[in-house]
Amino acid sequence: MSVVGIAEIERIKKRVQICDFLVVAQLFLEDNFLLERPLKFDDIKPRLLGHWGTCHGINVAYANLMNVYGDDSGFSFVLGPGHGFPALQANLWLDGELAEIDEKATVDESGLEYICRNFSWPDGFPSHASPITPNVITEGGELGYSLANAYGLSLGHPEKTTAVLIGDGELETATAIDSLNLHDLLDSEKNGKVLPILHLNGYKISAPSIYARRSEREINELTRGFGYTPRWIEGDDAEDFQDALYDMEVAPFYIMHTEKGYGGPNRYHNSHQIPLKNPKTDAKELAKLEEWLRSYHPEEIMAEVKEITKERRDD
Ligand SMILES: Cc1ncc(C[n+]2csc(CCOP(=O)(O)OP(=O)(O)O)c2C)c(N)n1
Repeated sequence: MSVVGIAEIERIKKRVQICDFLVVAQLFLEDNFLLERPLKFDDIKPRLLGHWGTCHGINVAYANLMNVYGDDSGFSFVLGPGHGFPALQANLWLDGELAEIDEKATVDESGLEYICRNFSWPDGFPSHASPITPNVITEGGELGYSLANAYGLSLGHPEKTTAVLIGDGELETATAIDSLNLHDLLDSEKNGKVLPILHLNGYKISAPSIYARRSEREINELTRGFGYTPRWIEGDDAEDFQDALYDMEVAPFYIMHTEKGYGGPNRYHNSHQIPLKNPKTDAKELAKLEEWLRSYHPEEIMAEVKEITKERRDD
C-alpha cells in the first residue's frame, strides 16, 4: 500500500494533466486557448518554436515533488533541460509565482491566455528558461551544470533540500558526470540535501542516449560507484514516485523512467521539439493537434485550476 492516499494521487495526476495541456497550448496556440470552438488555421502561431518531448516528464517530477515539498520553504527545484521551459512556465503560472513578477500572469483565464500567446513570441517569453524566469539559477541552454548548481545551492544550508532533474542526454556531458563526485566531497552536516533525478526518457534530440542503452544493472552499478543508492521510478506511477520520495535513502539517486513525448502524436526522438510541423496549413495536422489538445479535456481545465488555487488559499 502506498504512503499517500487516492485523493493525493488524483491531485498529482490532475496537475500533470493541466500542465501538459498548458505546454501544448503555449507551443501552438495564438487564440482559442481553451478550445471553446473547433480549432482553425488562424488559431495556430505562425512560427512554432520550442520543445515538447521532455515536458511531460518535467511536469510529472514537478507535481510529485510539490506534493511532498510544496510547503517547505527550504525546498528548491533545479531543472537541467531548460529547453523544457513551457513545462516550467506552466507550473510557475499555476502556483502564482509568475504573477508575483508579472502582473498579467494572473491565475485565471486571462493569465492563461497571456502566457500561451506570449510563449516564444517577439517581446514575449523566450522558448528556454531565462533570467526573467522567477527564481532561475540555471538556464539549461547549455546542458551540464544542473547537478553542480544544485550542490552549490546546498552549500552552507543544512536546512535545504534541492531536487535536480538531469536529462539522460545531459548526463553525457563531462560536467554532469563529474558532478556526481560532489556528493562525496560535500556530504557533510553543514550542507543541505540534494536529490538527483535522472530523467531517463531514452533520447537526446534525434538519437538514443547512452544511458538509455545501458541495462538497469549497469546504471545501478554506476550510481553506486559514486556513492549513491539508486531508486527507479516509473514516471507515470504517482504512487511509486511518492513512495520513493517518502522512503528516502541516505544518498538517493532517482532514475525516473518516462517515454519521451508521452501523450503527444509522436514519441521518442520525433517528439524532441515541435512534433507537428504544419498544423497552420495542413488540415490533417490541425485535426491531430485538436485531438491531442482535447485529450487533456480543456473544458475542465479552468475548474481544476480554480480548485488548486482554492486549496492553496485554504491551507
Ligand atoms: C552542452 C550542450 N550540448 C548540446 C546541446 C544541444 N542540446 C539541446 S537539447 C539536447 C538533448 C538533451 O537531451 P536530454 O538532456 O536527455 O533532455 P531531453 O531528452 O529530456 O530533452 C541537446 C544535446 C546543449 N544544449 N548543450
